[in-house]
Amino acid sequence: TEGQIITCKAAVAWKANKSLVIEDVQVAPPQAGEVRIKILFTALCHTDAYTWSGKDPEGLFPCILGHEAAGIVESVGEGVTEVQPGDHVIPCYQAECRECKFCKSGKTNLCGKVRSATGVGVMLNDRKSRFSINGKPIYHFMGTSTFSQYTVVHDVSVAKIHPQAPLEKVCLLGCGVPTGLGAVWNTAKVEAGSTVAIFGLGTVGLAVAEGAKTAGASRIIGVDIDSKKYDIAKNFGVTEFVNPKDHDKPIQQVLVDLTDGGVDYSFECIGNVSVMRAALECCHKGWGTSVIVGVAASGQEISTRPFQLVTGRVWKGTAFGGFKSRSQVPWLVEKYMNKEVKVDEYITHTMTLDDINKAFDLMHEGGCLRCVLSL
Ligand code: NAD
Ligand code: AHE
Ligand code: ZN
Repeated sequence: TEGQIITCKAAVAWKANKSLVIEDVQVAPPQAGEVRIKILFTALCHTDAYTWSGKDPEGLFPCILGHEAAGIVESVGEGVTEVQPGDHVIPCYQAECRECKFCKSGKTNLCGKVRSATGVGVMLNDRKSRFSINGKPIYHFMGTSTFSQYTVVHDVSVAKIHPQAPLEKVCLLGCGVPTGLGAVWNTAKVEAGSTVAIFGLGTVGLAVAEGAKTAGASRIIGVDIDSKKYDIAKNFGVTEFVNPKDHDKPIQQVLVDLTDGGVDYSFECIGNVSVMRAALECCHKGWGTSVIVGVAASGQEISTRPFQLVTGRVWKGTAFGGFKSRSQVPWLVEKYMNKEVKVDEYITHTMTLDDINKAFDLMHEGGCLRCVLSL
């Protein structure tokens, strides 16, 4: 297949909010600095649903969504040296070129090399898509487009992982689990003995709980409007549960009262700007730090009284948990293989690509953490 167009199945989002359609898609060969990957497993993340809904200012249609996956390199373009056909890989929406201003800063995991192309659904080389249906181009998404049996990504967006890692599990290390763990370990740098509040107990929030537990947090307070989440969350380290619906007081006040003045760290893992405010305001005066993880819709803005920051609270955000993707995803895979990081526990459902619309329905029903699709 090397050097040839591959026709394969992919779930195409033709329009915002309209059911995905399984189509025969043509996938062009990788150009210089590109890698074509046979995707074997992909999970669904809330961010796919967000872009599909039409609320993402960067959302373009028609496109192929998906960004939490694992597969095997099928072929590589000119000049690609770090991976070869047969390598087991995880596509990374946050690239790492190791050469740009961002990568060299030592201050961020964001990379500037391909972002201008991935934000508009094309490849950097010729600013065109490698996907088409009967000559009509279909946009890429987040530089990954994993809802396809084959995808083309930039070489700076490919993490080569241990060949024995179970791809049907470690696909989750492409987004949600590292985001939660890294929000705690890299962005907040939670210390032992800290009090932590987590707003939203989906996969990302539960991974925050897992990260906080391993960091030695003494109290891990889970906040969710779905009380069923508490039983699940206990297994990930949540020690107390608060349902905002059980209280008349604003949730920030409930937490401040519960923690003698506020928490040391809070994490917003929903994408709701009023919850982001509550998450900041439940932090302890003088030092409490709040990390925004959730992605909010186009047009939404955050607000609080500046006095909250003047009096020492800190507002931060995180993308992919601050992990440098190509360098650290392989390390996370090995931590999973050594049983130091959970992955299996987040997978509540498995299906095939044909059932992708059902998988999205499940995600909105709440009983689902991660659904892994086999392609
Ligand atoms: P999810 O839908 O599985 O989880 C969200 C949880 O929040 C659910 O348990 C829901 O019951 C709860 N919730 C909803 N409204 C609430 C409210 N008002 N108060 C309390 N709880 C509430 O989603 P997920 O896949 O875990 O993703 C969470 C968020 O993180 C999404 O916004 C996603 O786009 C974002 N995300 C960001 C990054 C990043 O790099 N920053 C990475 C992955 C995901
Ligand atoms: N296009 C959206 C932004 C979406 C966003 O913030 N994405 C996160 C990853 S979410 C993964 O589930 C991210 O990493 N952002 C940094 C980046 O470079 O995109 C919008 O609202 O414009
Ligand atoms: Zn995601």
